[in-house]
Amino acid sequence: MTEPSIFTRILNGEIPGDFIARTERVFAIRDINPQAPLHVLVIPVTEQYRDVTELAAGDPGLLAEMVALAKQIADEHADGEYRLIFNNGARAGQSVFHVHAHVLGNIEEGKLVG
Ligand code: DGP
Repeated sequence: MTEPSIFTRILNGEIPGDFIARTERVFAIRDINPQAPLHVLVIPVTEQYRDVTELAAGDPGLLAEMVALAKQIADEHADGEYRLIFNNGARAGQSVFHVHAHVLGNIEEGKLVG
């Protein structure tokens, strides 16, 4: 049995997290190291998928739920406009291998990251 991911530990209340949304299968927290005025991580409750490629193959409906929650958060906090980023693999910048989407919004013109 591997250790629970940092996101599972936040979900379980072992580590504090700034929760912004929650559905039955997906939750969202503010990123600890924001790269834009709105920077939220949208995360499935299950940690069985390490990246979006595995998730899309294993449970495309869950991926669609993540996108729907990202859109809802952007509607509420960024006038509905947002960037959605999945890092796939350490050399692409992925550090947590529990699939998650970065939702970036309210980005200043000329200050796009990633
Ligand atoms: P990635 O590099 O794509 O695997 O993104 C992981 C993100 O998780 C990174 O932007 C920082 C964020 N993160 C890491 N540890 C914590 C934490 O303890 N709390 C929160 N809110 N975010 C974290």
